[in-house]
Amino acid sequence: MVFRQQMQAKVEEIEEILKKALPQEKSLQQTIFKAMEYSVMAGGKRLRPMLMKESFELFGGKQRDALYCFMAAIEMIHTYSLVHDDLPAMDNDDYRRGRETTHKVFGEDMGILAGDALLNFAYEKALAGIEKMEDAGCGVRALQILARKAGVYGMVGGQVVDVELTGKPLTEEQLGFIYRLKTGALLEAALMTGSVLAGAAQEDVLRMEQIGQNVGMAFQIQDDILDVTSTTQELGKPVGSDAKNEKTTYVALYGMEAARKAVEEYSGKALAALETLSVKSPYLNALIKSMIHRKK
Ligand code: GRG
Repeated sequence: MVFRQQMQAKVEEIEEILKKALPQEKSLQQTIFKAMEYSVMAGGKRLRPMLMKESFELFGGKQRDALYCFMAAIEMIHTYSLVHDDLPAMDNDDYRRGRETTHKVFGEDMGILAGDALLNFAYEKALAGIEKMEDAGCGVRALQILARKAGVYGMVGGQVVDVELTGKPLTEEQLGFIYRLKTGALLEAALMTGSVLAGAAQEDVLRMEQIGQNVGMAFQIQDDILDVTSTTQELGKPVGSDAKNEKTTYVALYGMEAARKAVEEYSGKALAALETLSVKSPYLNALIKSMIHRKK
């Protein structure tokens, strides 16, 4: 099977896992269930659960039922961050994943609550996954990583600095800090939790973190490039959003040519680190390349 077909099949499998993981009941708080489903099932690229699963397979993981809970959890955390990032108080965007943003459809109040709900539900799911495990210690370690990388030492911390420094000139150090935390941390978490759930050795988990960090940098700089070069139709979200929101990006600071070069450099580092592992995954290798050279 060619890479694109393999990827499509994996996305479909992940969407099934996500659908089953979402609350199904019909009860008085149904609006929030609908808003959660609307935002999660809107058709993102599903990169984080995919990276988690590939990392799990790479290290010979066996307990798939627990893995599936963690895959759903990380996509819920990612989706909550997008829902909140689109709110009027943040980027105030109307389109995401090719459709109207959650707050546009359900109102700002429900947009806030849908993000809160997804974040909490993600941890409920991950804990349900741990309950299924023979070695709960691995599950607890995976949850520690996920919580830390999503929180103030990870994605939320990066977003805080991003918001505070919006409209101001940034140093290379500040930009690197924002990208490593805001974008990189959750990608690191995906690769690390997959390997931890599979019972990988600590040095391999740290290697996966290093790979995630480089992928994160390349991925975010590519995001900056696409915000200038792509179209709203292709991305499913508005282009020119960084300029509109006065965000200093890698492209704004160093120019397009340097940005393209940086993407190559960071992706080269990620792929070289992947090569140093004793276990191999041609699909993971191809996936990292596709994330970096992506058009959306
Ligand atoms: C609100 C706590 C909080 C955090 C927000 C993730 C984030 C931090 C903001 C979203 C905007 C943005 C440009 C984030 C950088 C990471 C990034 C490129 C996210 C988009 O991820 P994709 O491309 O999205 O994987 P899909 O929709 O395909 O899942």
